[in-house]
Parts: sequence; C-alpha cells; structure tokens
Amino acid sequence: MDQPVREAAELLGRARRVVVFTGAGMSAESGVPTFRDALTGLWQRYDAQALATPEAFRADPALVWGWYEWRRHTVRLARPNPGHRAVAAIQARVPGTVLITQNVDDLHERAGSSDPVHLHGSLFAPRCSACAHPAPTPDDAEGEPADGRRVPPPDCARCAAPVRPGVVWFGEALPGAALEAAVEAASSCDLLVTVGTSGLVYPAAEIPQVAARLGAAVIQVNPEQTPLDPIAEVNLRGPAATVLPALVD
Ligand code: BJW
Ligand code: ZN
Repeated sequence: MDQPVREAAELLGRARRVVVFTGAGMSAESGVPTFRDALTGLWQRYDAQALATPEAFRADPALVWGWYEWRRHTVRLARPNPGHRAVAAIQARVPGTVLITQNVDDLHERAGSSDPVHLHGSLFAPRCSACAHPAPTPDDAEGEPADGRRVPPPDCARCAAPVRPGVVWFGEALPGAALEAAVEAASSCDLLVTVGTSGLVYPAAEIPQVAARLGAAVIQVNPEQTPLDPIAEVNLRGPAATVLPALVD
C-alpha cells in the first residue's frame, strides 16, 4: 500500500462519522461519461452544459428529452464498478455513513448503498414541467433511443404539459430536503471522502468545504487536480474503481 493510501486508510479507520460525496468520475469506469468530458457519438456536437438548462428544454423539448432518453439507456446498460461497491463497504463498516451524490444514475443503489442523497435528482424520476406531477419512467422497449435523436417528451397525465427529466438544471434550486440533509451531514462528520467531482458546480461544491471548515478531515479521490485540492488532507490521484477498493481492503 503506498503512503497516501495508508494515510487515508488510517483516517478512515479512526473516523466515526463519515460522509462520502461523489460526482461523475465515480461512474466513469462503468461507462457513464462524465459531465465535462467530451460526449461520445452524435451528441458530441452538443455542449452538455448548454443542454442541462430550463431554457434549452423550453426552446427544444424533443432535443433535450432525447438526450436524457439516451443517457438513461446508457445507464441501464452500465454496471456498478468496484468503486461503487467499496462505497457500500464503507457504509457497512461505519454505520451512519451518509452518501451524498451529484450523480443522476442509480449505480450506488445497484451496488448496495441504501438511501443516497441525490443532490441533482435522478434520471428515473420524470415529472410534469408545469404541475410537477410524477410521470412514469419510459422503458427502452420501444426500441433503443438512438444516438443524437430528438424524442418528443410525453404529456402529463394530469395537465397535458410536457414531462421533463427529474434532474436539477443550471439556475434551478436543489431539492430542499436533499440539500439540508447534505449540509447537516457535512457539518457533523469527522471525515469526508470526495470522489470524482470537479468541484466546480455550486452549491454542491460547498459540501466538502463545509466539512473542512468545521474541522473534518477530507480525502479526495481524483486522477486530476481540482479546486478541492487545498482542503484535502490526503489527495489520492487515481481512478475511483482502483483507489477506493485499496482503501477498504
Ligand atoms: C474521475 C475519474 C475516475 C474522471 N475516478 N475521478 C457560485 C459561483 C458561480 C456560479 C454559481 C454559484 N452558485 C451557483 C452558481 C450557478 C451554477 C453553477 O454552479 N455554475 C458553475 C458551473 C459556475 N449552479 C446552479 O445553477 C445550481 N443552482 C443554483 O445555484 O440555484 C440557485 C437558486 C436558488 C433558489 C431558487 C432558484 C435558484 C444548480 C446546479 C445544477 C447542476 N446540474 C448538473 C446537471 C444535472 C442533470 C444532468 O446530469 O444532466 O449536475 S450540471 C453537472 O455538473 C451535473 C453534475 O452533477 C454536476 C457536477 O459535475 P461533476 O460530478 O463534478 O462532474 P465533472 O464532469 O465536472 O467532473 C468529473 C470529475 O471526475 C473530474 O474532476 C475528473 O477528473 C474526475 N474523474 N474519471 C475518479 N475514473
Ligand atoms: Zn402536469
């Protein structure tokens, strides 16, 4: 075990209240593209940051809905990686560990983590864009959502307005209960492990900062440098699916 991993394992061994905070890099090795990586295939010509807005949905609902159909399909084909399973192992080892994710996939749940706090919503919880009535998640039965294809969103069963993805777009408030739970957990932990996030998107990026400010140790798992480097006591520069299992073994 190399030195930083040993240091991190010691911090984890001593910790009594742990928060694990994850971003897109957590699912990268499952084949789910990160948000700021170039998208694969035909969607490459679209900027993810430009599609994940209420304005984009209003301007071209079928373009945005089609993109989310394709992403949901990608996630359905993906499997949790050893990093997701290591997070579930931390939760099993340190009871009360709170898992906070920015990811809209369900790979933590499928790896055995119960009740992740989804700060940015879910690909599997569409709702009405006008009245917020929950709508069923379409299955992939009617043929594979084609790469780059526009798909008109279904109509709300209650008011007939277009159904939208149940995710948090730029300029929208995070779900109040999720944000409160995250801030509360970050304020009362003694160790926060941040995994695979660029730390660029707020208010989520505040969560590790809150923990550090209140005296918790921070371990960061990321192959690249991020704005969270300065607050991390240990920076583990590697991919989540390799580094996290080494930490819990
Ligand atoms: C690996 C790896 C491997 C690779 N292993 N690691 C303060 C300052 C400036 C701006 C703002 C501010 N506060 C708010 C804003 C505006 C905005 C914002 O933050 N903009 C910034 C870009 C500057 N924030 C908002 O608009 C938020 N809302 C808001 O503030 O509302 C105010 C309000 C209050 C009350 C009423 C109304 C309004 C909402 C933000 C919502 C973000 N939504 C998205 C889309 C979700 C749906 C979808 O998926 O389509 O969430 S954006 C996108 O970014 C997504 C992600 O969850 C989020 C974070 O990205 P993440 O996870 O960090 O991924 P990447 O791709 O950035 O990074 C991947 C990392 O993994 C990299 O570091 C790699 O190195 C690493 N990696 N492989 C480990 N194998
Ligand atoms: Zn409605």
